[in-house]
Amino acid sequence: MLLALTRSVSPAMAQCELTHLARVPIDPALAAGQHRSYEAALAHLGCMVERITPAPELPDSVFVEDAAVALDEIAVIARPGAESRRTEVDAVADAMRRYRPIATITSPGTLDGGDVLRLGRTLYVGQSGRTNDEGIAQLRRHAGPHGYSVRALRPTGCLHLKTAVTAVSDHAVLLNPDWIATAAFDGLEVITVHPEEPFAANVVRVGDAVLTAAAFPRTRRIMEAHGITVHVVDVSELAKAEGAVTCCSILLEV
Ligand code: CIR
Repeated sequence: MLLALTRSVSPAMAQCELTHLARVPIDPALAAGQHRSYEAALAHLGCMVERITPAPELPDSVFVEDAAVALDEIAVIARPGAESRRTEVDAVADAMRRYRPIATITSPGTLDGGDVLRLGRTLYVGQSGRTNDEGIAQLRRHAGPHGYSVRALRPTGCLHLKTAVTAVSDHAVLLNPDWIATAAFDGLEVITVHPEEPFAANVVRVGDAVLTAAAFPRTRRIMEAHGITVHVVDVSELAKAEGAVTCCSILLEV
């Protein structure tokens, strides 16, 4: 059974961290409605959705992906690069502990889960503004003994590695070549986002299907032309907080 851990939208979401986007008004109620549709889409795709204890005082807490990396054998609790997000991990660790032994990224390491892309036994990790080399070294020490190889990559012009690239199958990635070098994925099929949809590379893979944001119809058609089954959810209000579809869940087999 695939479990999707989620966390509700904070009423303080408008005070979120922003790096590459200009601040615009955010309606937390609208964001919360979109988030419920996102959870419903995951449930429709076969996930069991479990909500982590809410943190209304933490503006970015809905973006639960950044707080932990779920592997088959362990969960690695992150240490978010943004100071305002550090305490998000406590409740996530409590939830994870029920399903996996816990390992932890500690100071001076920083690591956001949004920088970790898993493909088989390879963990591609973004050297981003949020994840530093010490955080990557700690992840390697935790995951290496379980048979994972860790490959550091440098995305440019976007927040996290998974803003630039995600997996659409065991053998294929969807990426924006302006933000991550295609050569890093040698041996895999590389599908490129539509040039007018730079943020479209972030999709959630659930089994043989992917979940994408409604804002990217052209990239959706590109994926469908590659035989991928695509489900769509409107996350436009969450996107104003620089969040995308992967950010709002942690998926793990239980
Ligand atoms: C932040 O800047 O941390 C949040 N406003 C957005 C985090 C999005 N998370 C993700 O892409 N994994």
